[in-house]
Amino acid sequence: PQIKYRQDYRPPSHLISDIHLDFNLNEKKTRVTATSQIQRQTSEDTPLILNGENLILISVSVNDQIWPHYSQKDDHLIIEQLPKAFSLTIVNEIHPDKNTALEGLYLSGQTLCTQCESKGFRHITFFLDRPDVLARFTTRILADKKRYPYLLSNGNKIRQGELKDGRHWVEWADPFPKPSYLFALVAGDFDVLRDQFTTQSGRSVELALFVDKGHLDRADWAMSALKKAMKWDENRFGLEYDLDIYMIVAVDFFNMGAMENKGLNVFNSKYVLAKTETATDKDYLHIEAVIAHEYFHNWTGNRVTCRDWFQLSLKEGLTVFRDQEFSSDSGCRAVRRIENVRLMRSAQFAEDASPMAHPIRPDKVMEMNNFYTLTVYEKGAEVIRMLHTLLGESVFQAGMKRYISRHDGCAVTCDDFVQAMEDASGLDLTLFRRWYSQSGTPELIIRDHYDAQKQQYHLQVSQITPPTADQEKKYPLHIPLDIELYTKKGEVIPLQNQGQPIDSVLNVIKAEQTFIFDSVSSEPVPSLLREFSAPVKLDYPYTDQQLICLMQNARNDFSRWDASQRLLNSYIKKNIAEFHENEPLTLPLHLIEVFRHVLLNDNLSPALIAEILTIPSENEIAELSCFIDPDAIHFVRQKWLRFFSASLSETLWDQYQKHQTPIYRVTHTDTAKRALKNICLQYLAFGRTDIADQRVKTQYQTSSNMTDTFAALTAAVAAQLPCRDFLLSDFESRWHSDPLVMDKWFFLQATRPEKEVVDKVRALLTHPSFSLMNPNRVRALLGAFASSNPVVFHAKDGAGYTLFLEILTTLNTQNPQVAARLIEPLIRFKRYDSVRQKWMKQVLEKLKALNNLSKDLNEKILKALE
Ligand code: BAL
Ligand code: ZN
Repeated sequence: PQIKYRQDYRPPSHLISDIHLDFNLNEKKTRVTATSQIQRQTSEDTPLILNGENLILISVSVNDQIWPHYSQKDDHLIIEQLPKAFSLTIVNEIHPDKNTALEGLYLSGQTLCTQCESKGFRHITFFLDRPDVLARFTTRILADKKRYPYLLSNGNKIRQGELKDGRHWVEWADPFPKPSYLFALVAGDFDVLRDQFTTQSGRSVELALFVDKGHLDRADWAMSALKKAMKWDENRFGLEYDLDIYMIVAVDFFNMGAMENKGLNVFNSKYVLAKTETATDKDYLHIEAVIAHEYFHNWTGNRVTCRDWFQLSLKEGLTVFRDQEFSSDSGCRAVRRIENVRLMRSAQFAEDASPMAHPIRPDKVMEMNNFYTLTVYEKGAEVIRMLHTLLGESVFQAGMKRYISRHDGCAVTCDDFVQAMEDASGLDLTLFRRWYSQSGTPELIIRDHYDAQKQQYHLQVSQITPPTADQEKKYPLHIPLDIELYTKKGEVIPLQNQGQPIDSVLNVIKAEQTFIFDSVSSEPVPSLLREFSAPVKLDYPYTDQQLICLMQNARNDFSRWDASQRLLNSYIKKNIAEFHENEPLTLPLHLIEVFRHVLLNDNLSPALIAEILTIPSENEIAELSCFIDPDAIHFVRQKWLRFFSASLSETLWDQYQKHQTPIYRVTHTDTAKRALKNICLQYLAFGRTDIADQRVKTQYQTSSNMTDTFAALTAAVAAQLPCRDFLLSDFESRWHSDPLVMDKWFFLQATRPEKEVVDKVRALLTHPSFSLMNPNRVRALLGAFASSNPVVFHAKDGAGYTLFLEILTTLNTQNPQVAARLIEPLIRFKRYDSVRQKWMKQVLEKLKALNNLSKDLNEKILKALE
């Protein structure tokens, strides 16, 4: 297997200033003619080596003359005896309808569309398919007019015409040089939502959103999200859109969430389409965030791009940080932060502990598609956030300005970004740079000491990053540690030393460090790692009283939530040990009053209350220890649900009734109310069966929106209420012809906490609404089963694993990217008992023996079995 190393980067031997693409489009056979203006960068006669996969080469011409000096080898076209500067014309053919991997040009339903990041362009034509070759693209598309009335590509439409045979053509020109991964083409028939945006400098930008026919009533939210994002980027980052038109196309078959192609975003329809009846509050939120994310890439990714794919976090970490800030500025900051931190703690920490552990800027890669990870994206964003915490908003923005103006139109590295921040701030970021090269989750071990006589408080902080699968040796990092001190009554104690105030963000830079605070008149309660100021695990021996004090008094909402989670987790961990010892579980009644107090606190946002009341998910609990016992985790979590439900039933019911929203509107006030109401319903579902059944059924039957419908259905399934099958089949009959809504149904079927689910999932593979060819369906049914139903997926009889062997064998050839995401839970076998380990290893060995194993699966399996 071929491994690529970051250190082996070499600049390209040739540059391509311009490319004209001509597509004679047909779903069965498309002919591509590419004419590029190429300049050799070396003094000697270096051959031009172009990338190209699954292409049928028709001809090669240089300066309009047929060129015989070429050969094809291992997905490369090698052209020799070339002048220093020349025009190269290549003609080749492709078969979009055979492209089930959804990379390059493919068919999504009736629509022809492209996906080129990271290495899809080489499935379209032969090219220097690497992000540091930036060319100006013009694209002419010729196709049947009836079948493909809309022919779209990057940039501005410059010409169009009709042919006598029923075909037509359109030509597009993108004035901004870009790497091939940002190329896009779409051909199809759509309903179009059109709008307009005036930039801060007064330019008018045409906005167009292309959706499947009949879906116009689901496009408004995405369009308003786009305009909101455009405005926000001007206000907060001073960044303005640069083309005359911005287009978004929603397609049903898409491996990722969306793609930021210059001027022509292609989106998974899941992140565009929403209306009251079909989308939940969470869907609305995700749509807004993804629309914004892709828009923000126009500057962080497109205008300033990556030198090589090892630098992926340069654009992704930064753009995730920007979309997180956008969502926080437009909603409840604390709740957005809580969501991000939950994802880090449950899923990114798990990735660090897996065979796929890697730094946010990986050093070696076999298949790039395997590195679109939570580490590169989410931890990458946390690293940018730490810079923001260390520099503060205005200096960070000064750094951004430097970064953009220095590198506009260039392909650069993560180091270039940090350098701009260092230059703007004057801070020494030498040590901070280690976050880019070191993988794993650091642990901060904090102990304290209070000297009553001297009124001094000492915080002893040590940091350690345990070895990871990819990296044995670890070094100390620069960790911003945001803290506050409180009296036991909950008053803030100012941070000072020898009469001087101390900033709340402590710079932890050594393996061990002590911070001393003076004038501390009583033993303080420390609030540590506020706002999750670094992506680390915190070890501090909190008492229940301290955590309760923080839950009730901490000045920032995030700390209140964090304290509640630590409190719950401490008991959950204890319970898991008790489960293993066959002892009764400790369910502390004194905590109930604390949570009741939260539930009744009118000063807190209902959305925050909902978060505080949410018992950590099974995946979050799994990350509390190295060894994972899915049975114990499930049993304990179920006990807690029933414990909360039984002890708080009246208060839950009161709050449930109090937080109704009779009219459905997607406002922060209303979504917060629904979040609280529906968390109450979730607990109420675990109450007395007859009452619970009635309440859940009533919400389902009277609901006018998908948020409440889905919440009722989820509660029925989670609590295994008698009404669940009736409600599920009602839902199915209502929505069977709406694939995106059916994904919710598949998700619920796959996450039923029942042993028989393996058989159900297997049976659903032949459901008329299911297709293994569609990534959304696969994720909804199979992804959910493996990742969100651990107790059944990891059943000791191996039935879940066996099903996955069959599925992965098919997906391996059909869509390797989707297969490689699905295999994740299996490669993490080392954290399970020997019986499960044996099963999982057996599946991996069988897959490894396939004679056509994809690079995507191969990399993961090799790492797992290493
Ligand atoms: N660049 C791939 C999709 C995204 O992160 O925006
Ligand atoms: Zn992105």
